[in-house]
Amino acid sequence: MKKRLFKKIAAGLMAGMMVFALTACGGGDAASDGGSTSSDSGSSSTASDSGSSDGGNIVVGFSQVGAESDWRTANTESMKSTFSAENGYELKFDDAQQKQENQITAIRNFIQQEVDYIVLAPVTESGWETVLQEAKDADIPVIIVDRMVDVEDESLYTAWVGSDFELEGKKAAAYLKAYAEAKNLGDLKIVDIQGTMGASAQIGRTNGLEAGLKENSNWELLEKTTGEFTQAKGQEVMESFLKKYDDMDVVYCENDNEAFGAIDAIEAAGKKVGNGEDDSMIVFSFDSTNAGLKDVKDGKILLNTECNPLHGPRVEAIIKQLEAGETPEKQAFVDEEMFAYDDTVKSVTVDGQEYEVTVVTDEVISGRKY
Ligand code: GYE
Repeated sequence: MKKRLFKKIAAGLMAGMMVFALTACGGGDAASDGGSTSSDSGSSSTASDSGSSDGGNIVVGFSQVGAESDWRTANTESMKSTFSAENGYELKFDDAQQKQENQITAIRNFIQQEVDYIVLAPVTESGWETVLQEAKDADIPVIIVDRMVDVEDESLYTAWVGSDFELEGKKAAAYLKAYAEAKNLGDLKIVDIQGTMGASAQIGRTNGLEAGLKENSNWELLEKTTGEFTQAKGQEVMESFLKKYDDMDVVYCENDNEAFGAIDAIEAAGKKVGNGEDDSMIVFSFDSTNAGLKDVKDGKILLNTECNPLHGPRVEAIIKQLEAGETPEKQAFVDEEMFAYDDTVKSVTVDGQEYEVTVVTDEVISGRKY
């Protein structure tokens, strides 16, 4: 913050000096057309604050988890389109390929480059203290997005925006209970294809299911294993489950891409996915991407609990508050929906709050851009 202000003042002074120099050189109208030339790709420096070099642009270093899922692609796209040069930003983007060590290196590079803000989508929750302390010492605000960091000293980051992953899991478990009761499905044997171990999205979604298991004595968890949030791993894990168990009723996938892989494995094994009737296996998913919603409409995924990836504008709102000297909310949760194949369950109640379930139609699918 302090540094950014200093940079702004320095940039203003520089621009002022240039205008003065141009005017002094006798180019009589240099000062008067100062504003209008600023869009000319910064070739002539002007007093205007928009455009050239880093005089006006806010420099944002974004350490992204990777490109493991459709959700992630949509998230990257949202960040890139928000933090564009047109919008007054210079975005330094780093894809960590799902490795925390790469994220730590990226953050150190951002510190060295003296970016104005660091945005971190952390792969896992733990292990961030040292590098976040380095950013703090360098006076660079860190905004955490999507998954959370688990740090004792909350002053190590400025703000966080993302989803309530445990609530997502609890909503899914509440739906399963209501659906199974309505359809008289009896005892349920469940497998959980977990996300990246230690990621908030995995921890919360697994916890939501575990809470459901505690409440429902007729549910049994056969096994839980990570599918790393990818389609390939989801398929591989499901293939191994299919070899071990021939009595699975519910496959709880912790994101859409794992569900796509699991469905492929189930169908390749000559089994059916569906609504639990006629020996079909029920698939649950999270994210509600366009492809995920299509699978709901086609009856392959019974319930898809939404997780919203469009965080670009949300992070920008935080940066704008900081630029204006305001204090953003420390933690902000995004509102999310539930999408189902049919209207057997119209709503669920979690911790005293009711959540409606939306039946997926073509209109719902066409409204989902990612
Ligand atoms: O559900 C999954 C992605 O952290 C919310 O990460 C995100 C999760 C999302 O790979 O698809």
